[in-house]
Amino acid sequence: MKGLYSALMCSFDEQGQVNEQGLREIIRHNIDVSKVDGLYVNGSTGENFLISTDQKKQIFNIVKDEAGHDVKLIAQIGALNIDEAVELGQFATELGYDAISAVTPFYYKFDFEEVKDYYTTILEHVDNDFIIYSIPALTGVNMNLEQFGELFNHEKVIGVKFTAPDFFLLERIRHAYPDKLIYSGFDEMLLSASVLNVDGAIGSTFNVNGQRAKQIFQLAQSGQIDEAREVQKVTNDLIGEILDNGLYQTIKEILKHKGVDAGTCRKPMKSLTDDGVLRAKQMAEKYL
Ligand code: MN9
Repeated sequence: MKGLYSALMCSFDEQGQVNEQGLREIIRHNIDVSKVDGLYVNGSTGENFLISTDQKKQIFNIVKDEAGHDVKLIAQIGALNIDEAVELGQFATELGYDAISAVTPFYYKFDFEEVKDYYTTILEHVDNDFIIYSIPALTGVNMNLEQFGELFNHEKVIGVKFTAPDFFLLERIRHAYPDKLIYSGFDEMLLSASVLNVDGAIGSTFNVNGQRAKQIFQLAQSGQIDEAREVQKVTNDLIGEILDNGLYQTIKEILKHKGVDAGTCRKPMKSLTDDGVLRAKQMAEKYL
């Protein structure tokens, strides 16, 4: 399960429905052009928190059908409604997903006991390997080393998607749990995380910039830090422009310039202006 995973984008039409053909094209682009090792399905980048349970299942189905056994598949099933999380976890497991993952419960200020109970419930009802999804900037849930350790105690928990700029905590987790998988979640910090010996990464920008991400990861693993820094520099020039123009909208627009029908984003995410579309085109031409 090590390696680089795209946080898979989903193509939606103007009515907000899943554009199946477009989604299939995004999947193929990730496997054949970005050359990632796996796909992380229905995460933040997949606009998971903006869609219905049926749409989540539809996406799990299409991805499994298109990707088959070409790459590893991780299903993000976390939801505030714990029954939905369990249902989706069982659904993806039956489809043959290699692992499931769930974001920490958000919105309400859950304490750690409640967060642990949420994970325990999912783990009790779903028979699959499990990856914690920690993204404090969006969820407000900050866990410390001991709390990660408590969750890691469960044998089904194989690792964590660590989307935070806290390299002190990342190093402590790496040191304390050498056998758990740590996936770096911020693409602009991939080199720094790789130096700390993470096992892989999961990222939105890999949908278009996967080959550079792989280079950074591999160069760091072989100790070629100067070379890796150069690739991270170009990557961050691109990510800086993407973030400035609108993260998911811009990645979709870049995909369109690559001939992939990436569709639009779900409301209330806004569309790019004409100028934003132009800037995305320029990024595609300059960097990819
Ligand atoms: O899955 C992604 N996180 C979110 C990870 O989209 C919230 C990252 O890949 C970021 O999009 C990326 C840009 O900040 O690093």
